[in-house]
Amino acid sequence: MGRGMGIVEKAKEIAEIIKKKHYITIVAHADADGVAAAAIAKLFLEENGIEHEIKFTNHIEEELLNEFRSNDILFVDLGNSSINAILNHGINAIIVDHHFSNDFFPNSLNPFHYGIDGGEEISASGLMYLIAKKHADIALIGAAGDLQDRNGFRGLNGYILKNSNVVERNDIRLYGRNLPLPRMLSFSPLIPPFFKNFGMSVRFLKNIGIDTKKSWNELNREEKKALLSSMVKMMAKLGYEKDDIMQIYGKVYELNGYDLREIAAGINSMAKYEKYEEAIHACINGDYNKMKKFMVAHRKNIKDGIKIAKQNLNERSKIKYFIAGKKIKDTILGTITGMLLEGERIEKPLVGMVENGNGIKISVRAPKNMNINLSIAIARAAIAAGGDGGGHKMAAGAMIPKGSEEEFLKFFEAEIANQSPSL
Ligand SMILES: [Mn+2]
Repeated sequence: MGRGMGIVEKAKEIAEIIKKKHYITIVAHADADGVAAAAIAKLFLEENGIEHEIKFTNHIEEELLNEFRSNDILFVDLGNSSINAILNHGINAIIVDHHFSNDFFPNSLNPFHYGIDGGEEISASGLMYLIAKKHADIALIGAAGDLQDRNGFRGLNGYILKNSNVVERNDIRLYGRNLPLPRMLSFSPLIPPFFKNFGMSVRFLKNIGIDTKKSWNELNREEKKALLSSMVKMMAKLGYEKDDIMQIYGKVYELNGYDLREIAAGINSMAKYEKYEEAIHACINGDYNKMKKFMVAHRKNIKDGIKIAKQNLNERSKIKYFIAGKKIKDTILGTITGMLLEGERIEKPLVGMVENGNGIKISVRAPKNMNINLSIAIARAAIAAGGDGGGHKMAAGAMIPKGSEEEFLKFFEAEIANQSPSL
């Protein structure tokens, strides 16, 4: 705990600062956690009679900062990697972000300043919960969106769980547990061979003699055991790490009968299609059914994107990378980079690059067993290439000017070599 003040006290201080404002622009990251954090911020401002508007972005651009000059801005789920730029633009900022940064900013709620790992123990929506002291359910949607339920909600997330309506139990960790089994299996990116492969899921079930019309919830104990052990065997045969295999069974979280990851995936899909208002509405009102059509379209784009990334995959001694131009939508680059790394079991940091209206957007992901800090590596390489970046230890992103891709790759690879000489 830093300088005698804990994160809860700091959250209270930030709440008081917010309450004194008259008009706030909420600037949120365009993903599930950002939407959930913005939804809590919106409710908090409404409850305190503060006028507001909400903007979503994937990245803090110079242009955006110019527009904000001297306004009261509440950044949620981003801001930590742009503290200098925010200061330079004279913005009255409040930053509520869980991405790694040691930089000091007075009006910020940064878990790392209190020895709390923002990658594992709390998301931006969780930080907003600490400020609003309400809306724990929405906070956990954001945490699930950032996969902080991977090893069960712990730390501050565990505390939020206790104050929520979210139910925790042990079960198979796939959503669609009440859908016919082939749909449940082919729906989850957790098991790549089944992902979007309905036919293979049917054959797999028939092989072990399980009725393909039944849902997981309709299976008896023996059938569940048989299915699980066949899945484990198949994954082991395909060379999956024990850790990954163990992910298929464990803590699951449900809110009003919906799997929390399913809700988060739906909110995320809506954000990727820029349906921000609807996404916030879904978080607040719990009408998750509307999310479905976005999920279907989103999943098709992901499948197509993975194919393009694979076709453009290149290798250097310390890294793998793909440059996809405009063929992959920038909003799903992170998802695709992460899924390609997992699906192909790539053992080096993977860099994905696409072009958008502002330059080159970059996502990097590292294999779980690597002892590395991508957040630091990408920040340094991005600055060297004339851009900026940041993020988490195993997942990070950057923006650089068009034409400096090679420069970035060179510096990034050198940073990785520096951090992990034995690789
Ligand atoms: Mn987040």
